[in-house]
Amino acid sequence: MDLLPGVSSPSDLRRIPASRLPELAAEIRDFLIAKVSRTGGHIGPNLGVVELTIALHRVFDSPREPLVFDVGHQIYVHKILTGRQAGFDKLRARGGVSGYGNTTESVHDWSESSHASASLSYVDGLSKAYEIEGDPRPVVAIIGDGALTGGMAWEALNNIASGGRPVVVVVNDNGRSYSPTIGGVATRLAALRLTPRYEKTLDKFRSAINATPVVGPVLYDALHGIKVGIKDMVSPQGMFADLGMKYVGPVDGHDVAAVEKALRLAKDYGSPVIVHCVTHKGFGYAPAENHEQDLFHGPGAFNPETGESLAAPSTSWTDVFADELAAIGADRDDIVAITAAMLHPTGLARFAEHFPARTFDVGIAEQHALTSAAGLAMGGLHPVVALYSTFLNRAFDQFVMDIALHGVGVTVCLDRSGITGNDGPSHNGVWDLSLLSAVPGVRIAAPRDGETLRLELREAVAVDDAPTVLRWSKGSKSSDIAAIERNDGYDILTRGLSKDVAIVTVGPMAAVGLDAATALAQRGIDATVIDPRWVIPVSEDLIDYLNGFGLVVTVEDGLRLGGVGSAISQAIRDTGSLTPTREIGVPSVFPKHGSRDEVLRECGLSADLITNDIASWYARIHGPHEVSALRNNSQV
Ligand SMILES: Cc1ncc(C[n+]2csc(CCOP(=O)(O)OP(=O)(O)O)c2C)c(N)n1
Repeated sequence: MDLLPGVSSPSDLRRIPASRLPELAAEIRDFLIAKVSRTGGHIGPNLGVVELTIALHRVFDSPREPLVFDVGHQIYVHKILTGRQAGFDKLRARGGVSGYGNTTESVHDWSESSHASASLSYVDGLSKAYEIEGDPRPVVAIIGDGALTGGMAWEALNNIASGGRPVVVVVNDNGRSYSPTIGGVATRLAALRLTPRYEKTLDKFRSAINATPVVGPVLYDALHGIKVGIKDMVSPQGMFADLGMKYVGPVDGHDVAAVEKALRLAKDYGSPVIVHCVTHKGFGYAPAENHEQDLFHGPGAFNPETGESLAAPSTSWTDVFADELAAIGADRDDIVAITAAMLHPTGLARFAEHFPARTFDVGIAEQHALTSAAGLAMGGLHPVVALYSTFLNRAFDQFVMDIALHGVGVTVCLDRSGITGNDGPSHNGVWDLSLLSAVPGVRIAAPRDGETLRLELREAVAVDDAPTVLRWSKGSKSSDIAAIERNDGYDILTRGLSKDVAIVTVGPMAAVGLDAATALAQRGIDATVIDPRWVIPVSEDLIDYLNGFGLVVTVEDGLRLGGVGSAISQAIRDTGSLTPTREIGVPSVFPKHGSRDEVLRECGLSADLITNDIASWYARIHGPHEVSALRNNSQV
């Protein structure tokens, strides 16, 4: 590596002669493969934007001229060029760089929300602020063709196009989300990109910009005139032009010089411009380029020579769901599945293999996914919408108004609920229980293991007059935990000798609750561990059973505020009972990225911390002397 170690800021980059930029790009690819193969991460998207990011930093003066990356999963190259190479040894781990934009890491990062299709709204707002302040600086959004399928992007474009402000929208078009991008927008981009005349078009475009020695509005207009001609050749109508946006492209996104020239034209134009860059996800690394499923969108650690995964084989919650839904699909032909551009990650691919006509990829469009599901249910089918928990936040209103208010049978399956850890604060699925438990009529289940996931999924799709929700975590499922007793409304997992403490656990917290019960027994406190299975609405039978314990403690990996615990405590108080209650859950903070276990522990959700909490609450409420008194009352 000759060039990369000497680049710790965009100004270093701008000093490198243009002729050596392909060399730098190759070094960046080597760096990415070496680092990400050890930690896992979004290697495919980043390999695809190496030249594009180099060009962005040579043309725009970041951070004065903001570069806002949509989602932020393709931001590694930007981090490498803005002084953060050292942080890649611990990419996505505590002490290393985060996997998305991070405003505390660098002044060069503007957004860390990592929910797709938001970049255009950020730059719309930034450009309005600069206009009011009389500052003519340009702002830039970099958005993928996948993120461009999200409604927010089009709401923003509607504003940007009419504003006349210096906004540059770079469309990084690789034809993919995880899977190939679907829908009308994707088809229109593909029409520009995939026509047999694309190469010819590209050549014409290149020679047009090469022949342009000075740039400015007049020359841009001349170029745009050429472009309109090109567009007419390859696409019957231009969707961006129809919106009123100037359009430059398609540009070969792996040709730094071509991208640089297009960006300079766009920058100097001074009004909203779309720059359409065609790139290849995984570019320059054969295992990624040949990876059919998702071009190495975001693998775990892998062998850099071969691309083979280094993860030990295990069964994930997603695998269990995938199998069971496919089995249910075989039994019932009214079951349909919906994904928001995440067919494989959410486990719907297996269902799709068997029932392609009953599977809908709606693009990165969670809001539309839910209301479309309501329509499918109104039409007599039972939709199963599979999302990551964090992305449901986008569609809360649709869940309340379009589904729950209408009492239609839609099942929403939330993967990656609870703490996810190394994807950082934006990806923890900690809001679902608090948000959804406020919705009238909703029924929410939190499976504790594979067996209960299967059972509860079948129970969920049997409900046709209300929304049902299932939530499970990231990663490998825990081993099955058999109930010692199944009752209406709750399973008992272990029973204390006396009614000292009831630990009510939500989903995967069952295993932690059982460990805490064992540790409490050693401290002379008997704990009974209970899994309500369907956590919302709170079961009356469960509340009857809980009244009479010396202390009821709930444990959930969602927000403590307004979660299942607070619903149970409230229900206990509503019966007039004085049974003391305590809720353990995720505090209202945005935890920093780190391993799932690290973050769970920071949130107080490890067995040892739960044990300490319960023991000290119990002692404070009852005093040590009461332990034995309660033990005598051993009807549990
Ligand atoms: C609202 C929302 N839903 C889902 C996701 C998950 N997600 C992350 S990246 C991605 C695909 C993005 O595709 P594109 O914008 O084309 O970028 P590429 O990875 O192809 O570079 C998806 C669906 C997300 N980040 N935000």
